Amino acid sequence: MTSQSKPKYYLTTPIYYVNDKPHIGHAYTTLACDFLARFKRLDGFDVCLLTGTDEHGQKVEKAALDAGVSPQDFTDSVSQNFRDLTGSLNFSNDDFIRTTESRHKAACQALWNLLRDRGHITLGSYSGWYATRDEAFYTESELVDGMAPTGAPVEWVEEPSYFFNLSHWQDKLLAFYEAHPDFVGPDSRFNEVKSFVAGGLRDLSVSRASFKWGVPVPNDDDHVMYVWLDALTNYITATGWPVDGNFGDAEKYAHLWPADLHMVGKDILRFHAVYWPAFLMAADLPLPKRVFAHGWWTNEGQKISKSLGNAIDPLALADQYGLDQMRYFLMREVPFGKDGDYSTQAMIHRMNGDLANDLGNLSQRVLSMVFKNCDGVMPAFPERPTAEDKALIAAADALLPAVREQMDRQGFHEALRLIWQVIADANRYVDAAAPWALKKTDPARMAEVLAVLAEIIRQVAILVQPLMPDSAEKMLDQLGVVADQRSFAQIGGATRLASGHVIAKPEPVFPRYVEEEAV
Ligand code: ME8
Repeated sequence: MTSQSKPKYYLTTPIYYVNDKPHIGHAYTTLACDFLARFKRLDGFDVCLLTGTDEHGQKVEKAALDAGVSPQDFTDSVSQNFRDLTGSLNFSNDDFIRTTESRHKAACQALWNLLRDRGHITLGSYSGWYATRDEAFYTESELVDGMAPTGAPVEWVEEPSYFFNLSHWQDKLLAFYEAHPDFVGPDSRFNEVKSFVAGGLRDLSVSRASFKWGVPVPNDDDHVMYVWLDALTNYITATGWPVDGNFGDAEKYAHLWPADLHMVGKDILRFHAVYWPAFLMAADLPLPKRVFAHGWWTNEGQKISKSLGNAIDPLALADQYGLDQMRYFLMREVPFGKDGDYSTQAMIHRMNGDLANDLGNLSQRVLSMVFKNCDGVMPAFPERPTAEDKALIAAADALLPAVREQMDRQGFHEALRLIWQVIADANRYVDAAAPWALKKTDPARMAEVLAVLAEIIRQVAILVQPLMPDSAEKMLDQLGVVADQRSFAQIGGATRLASGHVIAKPEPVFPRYVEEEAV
């Protein structure tokens, strides 16, 4: 299939503030998108995965000041740390956007002009509370003990400001939610969004006049755009919008927009499920198809915070336990959409249980027996499979549609659970069939049992490629599955593992983590 004839799938991560170095929260959001993006590519989609950095606003300006460098130098260097994450955590993003790029400033200004020309942005003055840490405005009634509801300190701001007529969009947003029941996931979060909008919307201040580090408001040098209007626009900038501008790309825009999924953390859902659709409605642009809000990680039961200094460094975790092991843990340990806790014990438990014991041992045992007992030649699939063979194969063949359904609703943990159920079935099958004992009594049946198991391992390895690309590659190499036979079109009964080829001496793919356990 050419990329033209494939269905497209455009998904985005939030763009990260460059006031901080990348931590587990950033890695988590991008990993979830990477898992889904790789899954969709193997499932025949033309995928575009966008990530990047959010470089304007008071928070970043202040961080640069604290570091004693210009905002531009500061953002250049911190943005690079986020870009480097792509290589070090094996992310497959197709684009990386920085809000300080010319293509992005042009898109922000085009959107601004469109909103202003349609009468949705007007000049007024703002007086109220602002929390720089959240880059958000709060009313007096929202404050808790003089702080933002998020715990961020607030300051009183009084300045001229442009306003977006958000209140005008209340009913239209509610009607849109009604007509699009899958717009926000999980459902509980969608209900929160609906209640927030039903509770009444105030017009939104969309410019700041008291600092300069932002996209200039067209025709008014005193103002820069509110950082969230700037930031949200990144999703459409990257598609080549506006198509008639200097950076326009009509074909790309028509292909990619609207986005299929904006993945965000629960803290920034409101910006994506309320403000962003309202801006787009006001500009008469199509709305994204879905926004999914994931939960937050704590560290050994404690909230992760700068003051506690307990941020988890994803690179250190990958170094210690292995990259694929970390990727697996983050997607499997916590039901996606819920909050979760990181602990060393849980990490080691997953790594040694699910990976080393369940999947790693299965593959190593089966391939070692093929290597030793079959002269390293992959045996043929049984011509007359037994009831046990059929049941196991049927379970593996049925995986793809079930896993796909979960992936499409961001049930990543559930998708993995389904795969691991088949791995457990295979482990039970190998114990019951005992091919090591058949070696002397019935070598022909031993060969059949190993062929059935090798086929299960092939299907599982193909399915786990999106999450553990390096390990899956090793497994498929060891099985002798050629590179162009590793897509989802090759599983579910469409083909079987070829036989008759010679395999190399297998090496374990998922080592046990021993040292730390002993401690
Ligand atoms: O919010 N657990 O950027 P950001 C899970 N620039 N996720 C976490 C987390 C944790 N402990 N801590 C942070 C911004 N995150 C804006 C986005 S998009 C147009 C603009 C997640 O760098 C958080 O939920 O503060 C959010 O989705 C992401 O990290 C980016 O945070």
